[in-house]
Amino acid sequence: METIIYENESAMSMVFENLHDATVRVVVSKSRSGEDRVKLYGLVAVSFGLLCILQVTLNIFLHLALCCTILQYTLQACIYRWLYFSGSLYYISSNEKTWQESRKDCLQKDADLIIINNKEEQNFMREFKKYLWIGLTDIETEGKWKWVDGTPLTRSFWGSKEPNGKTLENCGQIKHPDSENNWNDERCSNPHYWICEEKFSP
Ligand SMILES: [Ca+2]
Ligand SMILES: [Ca+2]
Repeated sequence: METIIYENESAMSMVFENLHDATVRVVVSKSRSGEDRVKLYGLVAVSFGLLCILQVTLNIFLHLALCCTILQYTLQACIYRWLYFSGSLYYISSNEKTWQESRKDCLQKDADLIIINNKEEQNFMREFKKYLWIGLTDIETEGKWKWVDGTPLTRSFWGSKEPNGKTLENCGQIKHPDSENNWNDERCSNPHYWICEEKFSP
């Protein structure tokens, strides 16, 4: 162990003073480090709080947007007699028009003539007990039936011996609602009720 011998009391006093200053610096340094840590925790807490407020605000905004969309569709359904079925809204006309005029009316409603995709939708249409224009036509190429969105006909519900009108009957129609297979090709210029479909996507 190394022993240091001081020549006089003055030298020893200086050593003690230096030791005292160093201790104070360490204490002050530790004190500052503690304050910085408190500030950091405070900053993290404030940031977390702001994030929570932003999240709550965003949730409220999204909820309100969803409610407005549903309200819009509900009002539309109430005012214009739209019916909801399996992801779509349907409008049944109360008067009769040609196929082209019927389609024009649907487009003005941001919809189109109905596209029947499956047996459930076909059976839903039968419940209206009316002859109805549907969104099916072979007006471009005789015998090549297409839906109004351009997709070719795959699943069909033609009535017995239909389609039979060749180039004289180019527009699809629901006829004889008592039968599940009840489609008819009809002269497009004849007036009939029609049904519009709009996909429901809130
Ligand atoms: Ca035809
Ligand atoms: Ca026919």
